[in-house]
Amino acid sequence: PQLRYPARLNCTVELLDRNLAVRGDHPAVVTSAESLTYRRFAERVNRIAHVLVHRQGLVPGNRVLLRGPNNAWMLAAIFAVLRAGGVAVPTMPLLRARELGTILRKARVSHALCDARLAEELGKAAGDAPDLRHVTHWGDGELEALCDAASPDFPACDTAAEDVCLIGFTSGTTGEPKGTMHLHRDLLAVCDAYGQEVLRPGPEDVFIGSPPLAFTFGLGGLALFPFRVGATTVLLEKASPEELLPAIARHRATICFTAPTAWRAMAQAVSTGAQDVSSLRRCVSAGEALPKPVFDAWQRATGLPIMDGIGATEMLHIFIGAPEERIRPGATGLPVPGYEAKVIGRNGEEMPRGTPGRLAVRGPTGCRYLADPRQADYVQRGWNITGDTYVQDEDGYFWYQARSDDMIISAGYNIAGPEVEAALLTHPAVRECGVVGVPDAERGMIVKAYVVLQAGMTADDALLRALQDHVKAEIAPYKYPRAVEFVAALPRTGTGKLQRFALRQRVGEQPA
Ligand code: 3UK
Repeated sequence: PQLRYPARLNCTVELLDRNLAVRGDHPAVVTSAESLTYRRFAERVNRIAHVLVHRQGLVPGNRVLLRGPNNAWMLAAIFAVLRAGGVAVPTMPLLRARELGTILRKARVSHALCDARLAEELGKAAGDAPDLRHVTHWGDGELEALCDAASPDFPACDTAAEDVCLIGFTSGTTGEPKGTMHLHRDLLAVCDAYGQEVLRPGPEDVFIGSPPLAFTFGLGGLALFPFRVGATTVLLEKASPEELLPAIARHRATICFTAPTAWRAMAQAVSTGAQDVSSLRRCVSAGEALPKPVFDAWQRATGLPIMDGIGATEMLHIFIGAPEERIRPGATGLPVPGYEAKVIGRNGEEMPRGTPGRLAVRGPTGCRYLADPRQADYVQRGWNITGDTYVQDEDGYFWYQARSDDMIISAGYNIAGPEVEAALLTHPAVRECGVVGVPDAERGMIVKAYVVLQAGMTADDALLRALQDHVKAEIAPYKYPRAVEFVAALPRTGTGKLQRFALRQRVGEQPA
């Protein structure tokens, strides 16, 4: 891919102005409340940029916290900050005052733009944020009124390709949240690498999906990729599988981004009900490994493959995946053109094919933590160490095993929880499951499965044993869960990932 950019570069010129010139009347952003052409969307972006710069004194490099559900105001606010030369700091809607306070102080945020419905927690955090000078809300008329009085034209700030424009905070299951810095050129590079080489969208595509814009999976999939080619993005404030499916039909969406659990739920709904997903042509899964049974179920229900891809906030977006014709069900895929990936051992040596090790990757984007000593853990000898254990096969495909910290060592065997989960998911009684290692006097650790049953199933000893036997028949018997607990729901992070550490902590607590 062509990943060279001019030294002076503002990504909003490439993502918005280029489309204005050729397709200003094409829909850019569609929500349940409004539909904005590229021209109207760019005008909103420009008005917000005016407010920030000319009424609120924003200067290039200032950090602006952004907060809202996925809608046209949230996206316009992000783009306004980029256009004005500021640094966008989008935050997940579910964050509380404590977490927001950490982000405000750590990123030295000077301005905040926030959906009025999410004002409360930000208000509580604002008192203890010494650099915060302006907090402006939309949705209650405040930002709208300021925008009405502002010009719809705003020339993009003359930023450098290497200026920081985005700080993405990681969900951070443990420890302080980490801020990952990305440059103007990075936002284009993910479009020109994964977008052009793997996803290959066109201007008539209609993008839709569930990840928040504050999560780089969502920002890429629901804004950068569509805008890079002049396509349309549908933003949903609520995007559970029950809401996403009818929205796909209503908007005739062609490209959908969501997580494996949602693909599984949607496969089930499509196979049992009359859901029209005939408009779809690309289905992207990321955030967690896509179990092969989920791939199979979606393909049975719709005829479409799901494109798995591993990305990380540190890397901005997906760096291993496969274009449709090279998908290998169960594998994550191949390095995205422009990226290199390898599996390494304890001392950085490359592992032989077929042997598990730590994933190392490098390419046009990479980890730059904001003032964080953990930079030295993530980037070693120029390679990004994502914390995932992988196996590379003879053909170069990468097969996910587990987060490196989550590998279960039981009686000397290395067992990957996700493999046991995939085996359990092929049993008709299982809706969702999470597999972790729990301490055991004899074996060091044993495999324990937390299982959410399909509606109408009874949790009893007979079913428990049936699940254990099922796993023994599907994969090497020593991997079967010696402990099984039936639960009503699994703990998940704001980005939809299974919280394995929370499952491990449940041990010893009273079962629900
Ligand atoms: C895990 C996967 C197996 C893996 C993300 C796409 O998930 C994203 O970013 P996060 O910072 O988490 C990164 C970690 O999540 N993971 C993500 N995708 C997969 N594991 N198979 C996958 N397909 O542990 C990785 O290190 O929340 C995903 C695009 C942008 C993103 N930020």
